[in-house]
Amino acid sequence: MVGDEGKELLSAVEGLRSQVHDATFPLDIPGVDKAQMSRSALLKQLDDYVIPRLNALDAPLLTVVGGSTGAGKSTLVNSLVGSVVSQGGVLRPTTRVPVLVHHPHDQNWFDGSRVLPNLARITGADETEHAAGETGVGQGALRLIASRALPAGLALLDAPDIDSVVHANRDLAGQLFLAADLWLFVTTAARYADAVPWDFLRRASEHGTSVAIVLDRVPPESMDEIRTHLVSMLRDQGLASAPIFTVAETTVTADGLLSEREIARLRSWLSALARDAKARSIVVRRTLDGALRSIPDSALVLSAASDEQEAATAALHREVETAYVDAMQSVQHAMTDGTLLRGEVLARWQEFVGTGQFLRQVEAGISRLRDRLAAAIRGNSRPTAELGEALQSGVAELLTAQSRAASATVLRRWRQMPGGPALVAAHPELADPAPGSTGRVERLVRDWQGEVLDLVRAEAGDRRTTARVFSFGVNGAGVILMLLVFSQTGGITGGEVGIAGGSAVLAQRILEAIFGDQAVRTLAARSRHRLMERAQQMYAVEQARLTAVVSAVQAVPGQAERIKAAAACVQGTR
Ligand SMILES: Nc1nc2c(ncn2[C@@H]2O[C@H](COP(=O)(O)OP(=O)(O)OP(=O)(O)O)[C@@H](O)[C@H]2O)c(=O)[nH]1
Ligand SMILES: [Mg+2]
Repeated sequence: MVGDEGKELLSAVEGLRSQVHDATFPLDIPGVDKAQMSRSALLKQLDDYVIPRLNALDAPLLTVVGGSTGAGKSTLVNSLVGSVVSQGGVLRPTTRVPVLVHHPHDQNWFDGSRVLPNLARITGADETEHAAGETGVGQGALRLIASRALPAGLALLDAPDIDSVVHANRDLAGQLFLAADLWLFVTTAARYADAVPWDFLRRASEHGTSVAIVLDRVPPESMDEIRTHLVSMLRDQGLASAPIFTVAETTVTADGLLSEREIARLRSWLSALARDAKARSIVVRRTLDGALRSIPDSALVLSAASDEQEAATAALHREVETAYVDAMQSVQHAMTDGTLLRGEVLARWQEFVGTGQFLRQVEAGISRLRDRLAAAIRGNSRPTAELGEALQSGVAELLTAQSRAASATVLRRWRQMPGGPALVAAHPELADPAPGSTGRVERLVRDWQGEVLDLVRAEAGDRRTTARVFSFGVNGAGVILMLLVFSQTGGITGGEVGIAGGSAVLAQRILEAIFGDQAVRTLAARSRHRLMERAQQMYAVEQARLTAVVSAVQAVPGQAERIKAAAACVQGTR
C-alpha cells in the first residue's frame, strides 16, 4: 500500500472523513442518537487510527492494554516497563487518565496530534496523576511516558476499564480500542468468562483487530483446565489465532510489580514483534484491513439516518404546503358560496335595497331601482361606507380564520410526526398568530378595495358610462362590485336566488346596467383574481414562518448520497 495505491486510498478515506465530519442529524427523530453516536465513533476511528496509520504504515505499533477494572492492566504495564508508570490501586476503577509508554525514539510519533488528536498530552510521571483523574483535571488527556525499557517500534497504552461504572472511562476505553493496532486483553482466572469483555472481544473479532490475551492470576493447579476453556471460547468467537499469555497467581512485589519470570514470555513476544518489521506489518495490516472493511457498514448507518432525516423533513414541509393549499381553497370557496353575504353584510345591503318586497321589483325595472339606489348609495354616503366596512371585516375575518386553521392543523399534524413534537415544543410562538398579522390582513383588504375602485374608474372610460357610474359614485359602484365578487354567481350566471343570491342578482343587474354584462363579468373576475393573489401572498408569509422552523433543523440536502459516494470510493480503492 505504499505509493500511488496507498495515496489513493488515503485520499478516499479523507474524503469520507470530511463527509462524515460535515454530516448533521439535526431533526430529533427516533434513532437520531444512534446516528450521532455512529458518526462520532466513525470519525474517531478514522482520526485515531485509519488516517494516521495509512499516513505512516511503519509507525510504532500501538498496543492497547484493556480489560475489566482490577484485572491487572496497570500492574502488567508497570511490570513490563519495570517501574510504576501507571498507578495501580485498590480503589476501583483506578486508571482514568490513560498512560502511553513508548521508546524515546518514538516520541515524535506520539506527542503531536497524529494519533488520538482529541486527547491533550501530559508528559512525564506526575505524583498528582491519580488525583487529576479523580477530580476531572486529567479528563480528555493522555499521559506520555518515554522509557527505554520498551523496544523502539512498540508502545503500550494502559487504558481505563472497558466495563466501567464511570461513563467517561467506558467511552474512552472504547475510543482507545479503536485506535489500537493490537489489543492486549487482560483478564483473570476468576473473571475471564464475564459478558462485557466478551462483547469487546466479539467486536474485535468482527473488526478483524489483532488480539492477544493475558490471563492473570491463574491458580497453578487449574492452569490447564482454565486455559483449555479459554481457548475454546476464543475459537467460538473466531479468535483462535489470538495468542494467550498466562500469569500464575503470585504475590506482587513491594512496588506492586509482577515477577519477571511471570511476564518473560509476553515480553519476548512483544520484543520480537517490535524487532520484526514483517511480523509487525502483519499485525498492522490485519487491524487496518479490518477497520477499512468496517467502514462501508458504518457509513451505511449514517447514510440511512440521513435519508430518514430528509424524509422526515420533507414530510414536515409537506404538511405546511398542504395546509395552506387547503386554506386557499377554503377561502376561494367561501368567497363564492355566499358565506360573506350573510350577517352584517346582508343587513347593510338591505338597508340600501329594502327587503323581500324590493327584491321582487328587481325584475320589474332596473332603471327605477337604479334611481332609488343611486340616491341611497351616492358618493360616500353612510350606508355605502358601512356596507364597505362590513365587507372589509368579513373578508379579513375569513382570511384570518383560514390562516389560523392552517397553522393549527400544521401544529396538530406535526405533533404526530417524526421530529414534529420537538419542533413544536421548541417554538411555542407558533401557537400564536404571526406578529403583525392582524394589521397585514386589514391592509390587504383595504388595498384590494382601493384596487377595485381603480378598476371601476378605469372601466368608466366613456362619457355615458362615466355618467352612470357617477350616479352611484365610484365608491357605490365599487361596493356593489365587491358584493358581486363574493356571490356564487360571480357575475357569470343568473344563479339561484336565495337571500344571498338575491343580493347578488340585484348587484349584478345594477352593474350590468352601468357597464354592460361582458364588462361586469370581466370586472368581477379580475377583482376576485386580485383578491386571491393578495391572499396567496399573505399566506405565503404565514407559510414561510412555519417552513423556516423546519429549514432551521434541516441537514444540507444530498447528505445521504454524498456519504454513500464517499464510502463507495473507499471501498473501490481498498
Ligand atoms: N496478587 C496479585 N495481585 C495483582 C495481580 N495483578 C494485579 N494485582 C492487584 O490487583 C489490583 C488491581 O490491579 P490494577 O493493575 O490496578 O488493575 P487495573 O486493571 O489497572 O484496574 P483499573 O485501572 O481500575 O481498570 C492491585 O491492587 C494490584 O496490585 C497479580 O497478578 N497478582
Ligand atoms: Mg489501571
